[in-house]
Amino acid sequence: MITLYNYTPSGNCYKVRLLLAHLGIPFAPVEIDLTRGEGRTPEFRAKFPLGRVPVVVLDDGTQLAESNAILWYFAEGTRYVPPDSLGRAEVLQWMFWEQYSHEPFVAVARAWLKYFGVPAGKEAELRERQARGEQALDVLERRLTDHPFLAAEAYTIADIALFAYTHVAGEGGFDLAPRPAIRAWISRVRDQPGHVPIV
Ligand SMILES: N[C@@H](CCC(=O)N[C@@H](CS)C(=O)NCC(=O)O)C(=O)O
Repeated sequence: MITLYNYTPSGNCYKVRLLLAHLGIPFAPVEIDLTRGEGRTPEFRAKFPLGRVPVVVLDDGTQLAESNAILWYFAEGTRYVPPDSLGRAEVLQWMFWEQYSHEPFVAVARAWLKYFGVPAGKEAELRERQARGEQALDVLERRLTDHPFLAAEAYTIADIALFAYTHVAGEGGFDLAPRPAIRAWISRVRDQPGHVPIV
């Protein structure tokens, strides 16, 4: 059975748990409590050179890190990745965008406000990240106004990647109330067979 090194409140780890639930793939979770620094110990860093969770360890011992790479690995050949090259490229577009233009702002604001505290002297940085997060949510709202899902008009791992932190954006100080298209999409994602909540 595969092992998932996991921190349960992490949206990046939740992406993997959600896809594995859709696919009915069992896994053995190993909880790494990041609030206790368990992801920064020399042992953890020696074992996992990329230094972050999620990490999946396959049956043959191979490690795979980076949430969206893990999604791609398990989803290829399933209904969660489109069969055509344009659809696949659209999925990748939204997954790359998530990592560069959404997660660093929405997820970090949430992590600081809800789990770790705002680091000393970083109050202005928090406001800047929240402003950039608002811009990202506006992009999502526009896209979802006339598309049911982010890519290829179907529920894919692009939706899983973006759902993970968007549906808990309120914990980072973001307001989804004036964003009806995002709220309707959140409901559609929750209606997918095999959906599991973040905790
Ligand atoms: N790009 C990575 C980001 C992973 C990441 O930032 N993981 C966080 C938890 S959400 C982590 O392990 N942080 C540990 C630390 O910074 O010490 C991914 O998508 O998997």
